[in-house]
Amino acid sequence: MGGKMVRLCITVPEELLKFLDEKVVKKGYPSRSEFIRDLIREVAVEEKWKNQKGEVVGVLTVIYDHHQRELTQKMIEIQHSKYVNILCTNHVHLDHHNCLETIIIKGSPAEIESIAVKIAGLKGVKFAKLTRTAKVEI
Ligand code: NI
Repeated sequence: MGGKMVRLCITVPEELLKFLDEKVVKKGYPSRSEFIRDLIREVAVEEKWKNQKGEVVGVLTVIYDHHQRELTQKMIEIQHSKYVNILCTNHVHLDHHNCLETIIIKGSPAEIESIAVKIAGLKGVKFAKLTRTAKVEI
């Protein structure tokens, strides 16, 4: 990031360019270049997770039943046993029954996936989604 910028000239079919421009507008990008740069970084993040190399970050979003017996205790125990990986937890009381939590987890892809699977599989967890991200140096 912040390296020397070089100009790239690519050839694509007209339909592909039309599709690209629609995406650029829809996603609110200021230019094709900015959109394509982000797409390339997205591939780099995916690769970091796939190669199981280096440190990555996951954001686990869960919605669970607040009244499920011992569920919050189990969730806390999992997080405490992996405290080096847990960066931050946000808790929102959605209504009388439902809680939403986002848990930001740092570590190797395998460590993060293992924590996410443990939490997602608990009885009373109604929704769980892991967003896989990473810092990329490009
Ligand atoms: Ni709550």
